Amino acid sequence: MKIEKITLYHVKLKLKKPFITGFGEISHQESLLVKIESEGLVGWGEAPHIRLPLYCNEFLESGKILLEKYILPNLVNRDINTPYDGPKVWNHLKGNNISKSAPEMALWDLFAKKEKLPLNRYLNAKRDFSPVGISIGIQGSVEDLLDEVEKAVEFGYKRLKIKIKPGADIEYIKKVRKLFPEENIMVDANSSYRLSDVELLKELDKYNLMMIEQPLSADDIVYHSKIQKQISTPICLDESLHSAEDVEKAIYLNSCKIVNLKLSRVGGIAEALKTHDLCKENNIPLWIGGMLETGVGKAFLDHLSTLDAVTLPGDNSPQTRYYDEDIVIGGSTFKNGIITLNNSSGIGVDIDDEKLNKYTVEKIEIV
Ligand code: OSB
Ligand code: MG
Repeated sequence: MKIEKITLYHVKLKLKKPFITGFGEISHQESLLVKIESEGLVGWGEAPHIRLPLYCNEFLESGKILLEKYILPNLVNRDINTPYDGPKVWNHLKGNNISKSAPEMALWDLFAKKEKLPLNRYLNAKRDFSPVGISIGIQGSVEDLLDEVEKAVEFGYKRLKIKIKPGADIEYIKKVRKLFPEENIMVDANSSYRLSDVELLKELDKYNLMMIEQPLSADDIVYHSKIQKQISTPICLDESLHSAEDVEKAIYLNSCKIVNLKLSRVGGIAEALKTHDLCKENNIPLWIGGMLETGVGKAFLDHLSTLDAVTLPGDNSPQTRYYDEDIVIGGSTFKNGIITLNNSSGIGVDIDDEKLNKYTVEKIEIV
């Protein structure tokens, strides 16, 4: 397909409530959306950036420069035969996976639409539904956390992920577990502990948690293996995994027993599929993580979460949890903790032009 036109959008959506994690607070989602047009079809992708490099070393403005000046101009006017041709255009550039993921996703959406298949079927998924969990940010008090957990349980989420950080950990989890003895509960530390915190991490073993996500540094794979030897709660890596090769290293070192697969963090669908297959071969349970995406990115997560080896609930909560308004129409439906895809081709959502306009900070046409 000849890539006829590319448009880059910087959108800014206010979260209903600031999302607080071990790395800081997010009040707005500032994503870069990539729209690719070819043969009368339109593909969309999203780089779910944060304004500052808090989660990883990428950030909004660096991503905008990279996409506008050095990636998208090399893609426009090219003939692309398969979505796998996309990364050949930019993979000589190091890192910056979140930014790179947006045009890559748009190509997959485009090619699935050309084949008139929902994206998950284009990726050989055999089901159209998946169980969903929720990621609950750090709350001001234990009481507030208990309220949030109660609401989430009533809403039907199949798994509750609770953010922790030093000072908001053991006491919080102890009380949640006491009130909710049967729920699937896990914690996410967003890299806020160190190897020397092993005694505290061992304490968490008492609360029957499904897993602890990324206790140590965002760039660590080695020390996580030291911790995993000393705790029984399975470690799940997030920040440390930027490629299937990273996952291979983590499996080799026994640094984690579970993998959080984030589409944008690994740079797109091709690398996500490699990671998926690797986890399947190694019997590593897998789930799809989120980055507070708008409806575009969220639609991709819904599709990915139906792949065979994705066996645990993901972070793809319905959009109404995050935003008063979204920029898409349609998409998956949520009932009793399960999302079900529709059977439209590609990612299965339509852009709401009026809303897109309303939330666009900057629109750049690539020529
Ligand atoms: O660590 O998984 C994370 C959001 C932004 C950055 C990192 C993380 C998160 C979440 C929320 O936990 C996931 C979601 O609901 O989209
Ligand atoms: Mg995480």
